Amino acid sequence: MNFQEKYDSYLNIFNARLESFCRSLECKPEILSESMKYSLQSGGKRIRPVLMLAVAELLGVDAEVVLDYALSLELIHTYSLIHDDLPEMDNDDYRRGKLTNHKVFGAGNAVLAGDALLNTAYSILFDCCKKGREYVDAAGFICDGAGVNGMIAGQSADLYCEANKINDEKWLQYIVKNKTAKLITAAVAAPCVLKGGKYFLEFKQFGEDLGILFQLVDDILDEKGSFDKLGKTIGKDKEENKLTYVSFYGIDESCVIADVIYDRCIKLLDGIEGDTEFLKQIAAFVRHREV
Ligand code: GRG
Repeated sequence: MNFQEKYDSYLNIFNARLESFCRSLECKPEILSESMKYSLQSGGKRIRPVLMLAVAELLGVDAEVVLDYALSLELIHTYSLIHDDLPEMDNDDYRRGKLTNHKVFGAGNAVLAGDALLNTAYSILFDCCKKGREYVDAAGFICDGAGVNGMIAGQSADLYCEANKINDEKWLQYIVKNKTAKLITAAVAAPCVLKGGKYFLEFKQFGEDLGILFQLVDDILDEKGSFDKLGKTIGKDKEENKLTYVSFYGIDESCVIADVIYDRCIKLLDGIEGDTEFLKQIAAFVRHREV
């Protein structure tokens, strides 16, 4: 199987779970479930669920065991995008080539769609916890990554630096490690927790590096990418004087740093037994992606 076929095979497993979740989702008023499903079903790379399934397979953890964790992670990711796009945050009209949630349903409904996705993710994780100690630990790890010392802290620091015109390397690293890397780390380290901690430290470091690489490339694409491929307005970081890798180091140095971090990802995978080829290909995809 080549990279795309392998990626699609994980994607199909995940999408089947997501579709069954969406079919079972019925809210009153209907606009609540409609707005949740609008963003969940608007495409996206699903890189976090794919990473989780790939690490699970490498560790010999059944896909069925991690699927609900992958679903909860994608729900949390989707809520964060809906809230990030709101006028009071990044104020974006397009996401994945479609109108953003608040443009279709209004800001109030978009806030609630995000809240509902987060709340539902936690309900799914609660159900997973009934299965035993390591399931509780894996759920806790995801919650920590999404929470006040994780993604939300990163987003808060992002707003803080923008409002106070802070241009500082330590803050930049804090933003990226939390806003972007913590959920990606959760995707690759949660299966290790479920496997009793096997390769946990290695995958925690891999997740952090891959997350930083992901954001570095995101920052580069905001300057050099295209709306057609990315499905969102580009050039916004510069327009809003955001603290990003590109604003701090410039494009050329950002590319050099990206190459160094990509090499680090590969070296980390070299230290892990088993077939790490697909994960290496994902790291290459993240480094060279245009979408
Ligand atoms: C609102 C609490 C809160 C957090 C928002 C995720 C986020 C934090 C902001 C979105 C903007 C941004 C640049 C986030 C960094 C992570 C990132 C690049 C998200 C986009 O993820 P992809 O590329 O999206 O995986 P798709 O569309 O493929 O799912």
